[in-house]
Amino acid sequence: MKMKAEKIFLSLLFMGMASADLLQNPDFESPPANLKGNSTSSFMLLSQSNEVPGWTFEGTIQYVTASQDTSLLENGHAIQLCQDGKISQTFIANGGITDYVLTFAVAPGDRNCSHHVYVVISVPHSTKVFSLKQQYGKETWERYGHYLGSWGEGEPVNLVFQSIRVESNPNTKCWPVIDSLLLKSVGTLSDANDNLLPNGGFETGPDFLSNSTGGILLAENIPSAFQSPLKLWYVLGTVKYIDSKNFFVPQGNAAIEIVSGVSAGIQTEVILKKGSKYSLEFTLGDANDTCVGDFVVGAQTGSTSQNFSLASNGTGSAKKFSLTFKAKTSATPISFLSYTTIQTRDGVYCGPVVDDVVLRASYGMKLEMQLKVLIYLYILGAILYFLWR
Ligand SMILES: [Ca+2]
Repeated sequence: MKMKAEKIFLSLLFMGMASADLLQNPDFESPPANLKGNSTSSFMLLSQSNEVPGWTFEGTIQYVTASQDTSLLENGHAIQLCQDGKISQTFIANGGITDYVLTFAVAPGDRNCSHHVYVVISVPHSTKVFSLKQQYGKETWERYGHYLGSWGEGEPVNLVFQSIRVESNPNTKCWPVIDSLLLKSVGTLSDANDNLLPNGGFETGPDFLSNSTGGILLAENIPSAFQSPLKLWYVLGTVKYIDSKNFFVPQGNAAIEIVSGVSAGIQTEVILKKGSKYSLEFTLGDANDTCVGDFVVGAQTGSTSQNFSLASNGTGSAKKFSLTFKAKTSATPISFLSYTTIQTRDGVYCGPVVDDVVLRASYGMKLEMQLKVLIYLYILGAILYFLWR
C-alpha cells in the first residue's frame, strides 16, 4: 500500500514532459537531399544547396554516416561542426512559462583527439561551452544535459550549436560531432508532501536517451538552482544523472552519481526559519557500475558540514543517513560533496550515489507549531465565550 502511494506520489511529482517534436530532425536521421546511398566516405561536406532538413548552417559542416571503420555509431547519422561551423534551428515554446532542458550526445571527430574539442550551445541570452577535455566514460560519445532557458507560449527560440577553433591545423579531424538531441519542457514542481526539497529525489532532470546506457553528464553550471538541468539543484564539478534502467537507483527512476572527484557535487538553497531545528535524511549508495572504493560524502547544511562514509563493492548498495541542524540564517545552502576520485577498471569515472533527500522541520518545531495552534484556538474560544455571554 505504501509502495503504491509512493508510486502515485512520484508520478505526480514528475511534472516534466518530453517534447521530442519541438525540434525537427533532432537526430539528423533525415539526410540531405542528394546524399549518395553508396557513398564510401563517412563524412560528407554540406553546401548551401544541400542542407539537412530542419537545420540551417554556416561555415564548414559535415554530414556523418556511421560505418564500420568509424567509432561514431551513436545513431546512424550525425553532424560534425568543422571550421567556423554553426548549425541552428528555431523552435517555438509550447507551454505556459516553462523551463527547457536539452540532452545531447557529443564526440570528437576522431577517437584519438578528444582534447581541445569544444561545442558552444547558445540560445537568446545564454551561451555555454562544453569541453571534451576530460573523458568520463569509456565510449567516444559523451551525453550531456543542459538547461537552455525559460520561455512562454509561442515564443520563438533560436538554438545554435557551433565549434571553436583551438588548433593551428584547420584540417584536423578532431572537430566535434553532435547527435541525438532531446528537448524537454519542465513545468513547476508540485509540493512534495512535507519535504522542503521538492526535487529531493532528483526525478526531474534531463531526459534519458533511449539508445544510451551510460547516464547523462551534468557540467558545473552557474550557481543558480533555477538555471540548472537538475531542477532546483546546481552542480559543482561534474555529476552523472543516472536512470534505474541502467544503474542501481535507490529511489524512483533517477539519482545523482558524483563522478568528478574532490569537492564535486550538488547544492541547493532553502528558506528556513532562523533558529529552528530541521532534520535532513538522505540515501547514499553505489550505482552498480563496478565502482569499488571508500566513498566519503560531506553533507553541508548552512555553515556546518558532516562527513559520511560508505564502503562500496560496486554491486549496488544503499544506506540511509540523517542529521539534524539548527538554521542559523533563513537562506540555508544544502549540499552533498564527494571527497574521493574513483575510476572503474574500465577507466570510467564513478563515485557515490545520492538520492531521496528529505528535509523536514524537526519534531521540536512541529511541537512549537502545534502549541501555537493550541494558543490560537484558546484565544478564539475565549473571544467567542465573551461574545456569547
Ligand atoms: Ca530518485
